[in-house]
Amino acid sequence: MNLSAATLPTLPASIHGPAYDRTAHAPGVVHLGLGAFHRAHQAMVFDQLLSAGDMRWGIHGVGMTRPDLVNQLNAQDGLYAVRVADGQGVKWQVPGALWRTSVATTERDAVVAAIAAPTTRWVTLTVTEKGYTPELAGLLLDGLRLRQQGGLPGITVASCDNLQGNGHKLQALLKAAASPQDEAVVRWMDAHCAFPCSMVDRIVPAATPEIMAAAHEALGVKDDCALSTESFWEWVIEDRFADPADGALLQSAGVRVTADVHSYEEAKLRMLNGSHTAMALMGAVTGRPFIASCIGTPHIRSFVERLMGREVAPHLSRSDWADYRDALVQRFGNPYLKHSVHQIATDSSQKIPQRWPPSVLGQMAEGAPYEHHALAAAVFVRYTLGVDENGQAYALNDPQAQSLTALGAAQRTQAQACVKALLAREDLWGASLPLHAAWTARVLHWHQQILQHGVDAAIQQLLAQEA
Ligand code: CS2
Repeated sequence: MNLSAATLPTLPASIHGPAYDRTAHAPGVVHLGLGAFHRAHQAMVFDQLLSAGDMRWGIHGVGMTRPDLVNQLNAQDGLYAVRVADGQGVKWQVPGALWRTSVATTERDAVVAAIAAPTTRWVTLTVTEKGYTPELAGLLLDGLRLRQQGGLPGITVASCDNLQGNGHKLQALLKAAASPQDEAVVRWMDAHCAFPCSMVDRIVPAATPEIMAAAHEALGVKDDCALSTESFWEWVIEDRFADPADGALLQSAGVRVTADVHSYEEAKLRMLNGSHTAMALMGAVTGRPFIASCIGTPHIRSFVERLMGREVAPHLSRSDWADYRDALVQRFGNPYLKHSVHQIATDSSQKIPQRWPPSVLGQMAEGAPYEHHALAAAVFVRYTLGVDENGQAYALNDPQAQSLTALGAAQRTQAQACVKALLAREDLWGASLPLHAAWTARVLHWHQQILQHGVDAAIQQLLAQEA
């Protein structure tokens, strides 16, 4: 027996499940990108609003790429358990906000119709960095066009991906994809829809067999969609909504609604995600499987603390960065999360641009050192070899995998040429970093140390050098 509407009443009393009617109302939110993150983050915020009696926050969840997951969720009536666990304790919860599902690739018309449904008030997106394609823009435009033609109200379209200025990026993508015939819909969109920027934060690793087994034990029924997360969560969203009353509502559920998302976005992308990418690549190359195994290694922990404190923080507008850094180190060490380094290393080519270059450029502008980022970049170069320091091969899971592997392949014999070729890529490093010979020289230095002595020895050397 699996978790479902029918088995919900059999769950142990200690497990908090939805007490509201999940069948009487149409969803008010269409969510694109039905991965683990959304289900353990926004879906739980909307679950709170539904529990408070506001029935407009049910979700029509759209799987962009994984019909298997959508099928499993359907078989469980959109229900799944979330284990919230860290030093403060372990508890299980079954959020009930996911009411309907579709698969974008095979049910495109249903998705367009959902966006254009009179009851829809929001579209939220977690489609990952590489998901911002003309196809995505076309899908949204088709839905919005129907709304405009039908005389329906505008909606809030909220990008929740780890991109700086994500709302602006999404709106610009739609405009770039619009054809001359779309002039009316674009004018309507500008006047009636809102594209707030937002920063979302909660560590939600991809599900594992281990978490499914733990769910079975805790629930007494099977759950093929169970997830594991931490108690920390943050959602900061720009005060810009199609329905201005939504700001106060979200705030009542613990969301921070502000005019200044930027300072939260940049701190999160460069501190949390920047450290994540550095640790993920170090873990992949040294054979440490999880983020917790990396941060639990004293020299990696010191490296990460110094990366954040010395090279990232000086360029942030968020002033409480020291507390933020300390909280992050704690979160990275959460033993319950088992966050795979290879999961985070996935799509590194799409993640590095937001996470590292702004801090390096900030340091350069002040004549300050950027050794930690240079070492991290050198680990990235080493990572493109596709084999760890114990000789274990791994796959590069990245839209640029082919070109990265080709550029990095000869690095053992032609280090200079390979490092230079990888550092010349503007898609990874931006337009200005590749022009700085001093940056290239420092990456080359650390790359040489890594090839000769290994990643761990290189980190220890850096720590000793800049005590
Ligand atoms: C991670 C993020 O996979 C990754 O790239 O850095 O998913 C990270 O766990 C979240 O942004 C935390 O909020």
